[in-house]
Amino acid sequence: MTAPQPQTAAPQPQTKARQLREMLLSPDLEFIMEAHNGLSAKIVEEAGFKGIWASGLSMSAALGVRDNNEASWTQVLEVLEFMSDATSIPILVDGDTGWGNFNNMRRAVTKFCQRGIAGICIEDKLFPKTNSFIGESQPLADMNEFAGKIKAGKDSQTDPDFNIVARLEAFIAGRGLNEALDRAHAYAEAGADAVLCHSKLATDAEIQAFMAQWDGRVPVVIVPTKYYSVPTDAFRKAGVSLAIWANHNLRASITAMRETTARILREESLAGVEPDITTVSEIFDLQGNAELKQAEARYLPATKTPA
Ligand code: SPV
Ligand code: MG
Repeated sequence: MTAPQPQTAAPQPQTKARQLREMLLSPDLEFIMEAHNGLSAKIVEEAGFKGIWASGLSMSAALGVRDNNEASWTQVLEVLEFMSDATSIPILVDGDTGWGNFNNMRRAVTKFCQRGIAGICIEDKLFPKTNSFIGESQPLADMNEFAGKIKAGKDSQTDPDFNIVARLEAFIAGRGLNEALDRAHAYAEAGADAVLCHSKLATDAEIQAFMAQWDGRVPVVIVPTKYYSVPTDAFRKAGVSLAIWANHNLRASITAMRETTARILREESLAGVEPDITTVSEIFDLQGNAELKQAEARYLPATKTPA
């Protein structure tokens, strides 16, 4: 009889949630890029990004509806499932206001964990939400109610590394630095893994003011859509953990689709656009057709058997 061998635990592959957590906690400034469906998610991964921002604005626009919770949370979940299946990098979901109260939030978190989503970002506004770049003085959620929503989310996650990012809309609502800091402290206390400090200024003045006062108890995420001309090094120097390039695949695709569609309409021919667009065989590559060919060789009989 051979003696029992000592059991050494095989190293576990990192979950996507763990990967996102490490990006948030890393001392370097990290970046995630917007995607809004399975294809754009694949393109983000193919380019070399370490993570994906599932943008509410982009997903809703791609579905042909407004960024006002017109798409239900389960319709968003369907999109996310395609994105998650198509990629191996973490996805941080734009969870708007959590689709209701603490109870809706905990159900969403449980489902997202089941589908391999790495984290959710929720913003302290009211359901149904309005995009932060529309209008002025948007009403904010009650701070304690929102903290309870974060706590409920953390208590219901089934992946221990799932990430809840609390998005501060104080600057967006015109409520200033002290309100942003008070809320950031309350949300970190409630268990948020990071705070997202949002601003719609064309400069990074609000972000820098926040970073100068923030005690660093959880990492800070930013979305530089409106202050795009600020050099990225300024965010690095300020100690920001994660920058989200939030809607640029959607915007690029709208430009490309409009140009191509108008040209085909105008020219009544495909000849002009052909050299400028992706080939059909590149689409097959993106769809992973090579793998299907290998699988066919493995699983289909070599000679066709009559039915
Ligand atoms: C989104 O991408 O949907 C966001 C970011 O919420 S922003 O549009 O900048 O508010
Ligand atoms: Mg959004």
